Amino acid sequence: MALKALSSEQIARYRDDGYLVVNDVFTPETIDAAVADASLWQQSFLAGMSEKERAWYVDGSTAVPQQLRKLDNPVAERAPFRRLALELAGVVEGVFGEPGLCFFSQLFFKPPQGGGPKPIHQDNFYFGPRDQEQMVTCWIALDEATVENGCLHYWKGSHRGGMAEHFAPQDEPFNLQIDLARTGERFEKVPAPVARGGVAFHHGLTYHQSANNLSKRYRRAMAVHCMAASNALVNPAMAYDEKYFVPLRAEAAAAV
Ligand SMILES: O=C(O)CCC(=O)C(=O)O
Repeated sequence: MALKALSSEQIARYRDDGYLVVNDVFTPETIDAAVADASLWQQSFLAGMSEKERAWYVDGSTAVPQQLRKLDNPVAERAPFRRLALELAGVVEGVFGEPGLCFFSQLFFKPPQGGGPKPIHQDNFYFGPRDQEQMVTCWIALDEATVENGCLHYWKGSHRGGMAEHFAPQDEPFNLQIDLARTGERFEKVPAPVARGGVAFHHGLTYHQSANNLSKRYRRAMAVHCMAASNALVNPAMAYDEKYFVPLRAEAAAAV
């Protein structure tokens, strides 16, 4: 296992800033296996996609045709991605003080020269947890993520500012976002580049966004959205089906 737990200094930084970047978490071989599986999954999904799925999943902004924006629930659906999440079980437990549960995950493709932006939001607005604190997203870089190819940007300390109002554009009901002109520019915006195989951890209330991919290479990443096992999604903006929930047990990683 690559990373058993965060140090007390790292946890303190995460609690202060609302995010933490840790590089050198996964081996190149583990990431290679996940990337190879992402390509296979993308091809089979594109081949069997309905028109409704096309509107939500295909990235229309990229120069390369037929590129997916994302796929949902890689942790539940695909073994190489489940292994990545399970290898973070000890880290997530260290953040919560109790075992964690992955209730949703997303594989972002962010294709070259276009790969559209994700506007400013707080994850907890989507998830509606009972306990706003016991929520963490582990964002695993499958390619090096830089400012040029659209790494995440965080608003430092924004997790301590409570839940902001979110709105959705007319034809995109699930593209929820914060308007900083309404909430006020209270926090410092910081880019969070991550090396391939590294992880950016963020609190469920931390404001974040990613910009377009302006480079000629992919910026693939998997977001593993976790809550403490005793927490619950009581007011979610979208449906999160329990059949995709994966308890994070470290010993299960070896069995995948
Ligand atoms: O990877 C991205 O561009 C967006 C990720 C995100 O918003 C998240 O993981 O919560």
